[in-house]
Amino acid sequence: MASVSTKLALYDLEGRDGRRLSPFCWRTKYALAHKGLEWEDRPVGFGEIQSIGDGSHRTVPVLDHDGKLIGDSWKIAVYLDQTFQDAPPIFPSLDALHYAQFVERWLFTQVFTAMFPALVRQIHEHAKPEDQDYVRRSRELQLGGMSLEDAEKRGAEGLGAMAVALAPLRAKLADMPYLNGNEPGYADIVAASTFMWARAVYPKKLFPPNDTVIPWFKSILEMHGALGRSAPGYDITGA
Ligand SMILES: N[C@@H](CCC(=O)N[C@@H](CS)C(=O)NCC(=O)O)C(=O)O
Repeated sequence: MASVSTKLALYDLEGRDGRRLSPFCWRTKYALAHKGLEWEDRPVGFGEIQSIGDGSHRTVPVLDHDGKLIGDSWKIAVYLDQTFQDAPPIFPSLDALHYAQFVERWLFTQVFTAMFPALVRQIHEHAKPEDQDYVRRSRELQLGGMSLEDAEKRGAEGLGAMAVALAPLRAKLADMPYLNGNEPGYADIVAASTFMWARAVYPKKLFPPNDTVIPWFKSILEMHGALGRSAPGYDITGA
């Protein structure tokens, strides 16, 4: 079998004080770690994304594999499985890919959107100073023109909706330790990545005490030598 080079580097979104702000980049870091691959960390601020490679990338993660650049966390995960076939699969079946994608759609439409107003001013606060104008402009556009401060004032309402929207996750985790069953799978990583994003910027508790989400999230933070926990962040679990 042809030997596959493992010179990998990951462009990862960085805020101030080394905070890692992107849920999508978190997914890719867990995907690389799951496959037992080592990678060079290339942190970038929002304003540096357009300087990656030929300048065509608008978002991170971007993976550099021997000079070949691959953007988009889903494409990267599939690429890693196709390229490193001897390493443990991220998607052991097509079903696992579709399940993880469903979890993403649910999360984005029900959970992320509900959390966003409460967190968005904190994203600005935790961005690098040189990125703050861009973060304010782009996020206020996303909010339909509302200021970050006004969004934050409505945050409590959104967090209430988030707590309701988490019911399926909570119920599943009451039955099984992970969305994937007894062992975590990419569906778990996709779901947990949203809370890793929150953990990087949100200095308060996000879950009620005894929430089944807490032990699940904490155990994912501990995976792969505490990959998640060792990054700078707040204790959103309160446990
Ligand atoms: N579908 C993409 C989404 C990536 C994405 O939206 N990344 C955000 C960070 S969370 C980004 O780079 N945003 C740049 C910006 O807001 O200018 C993926 O799965 O990788």
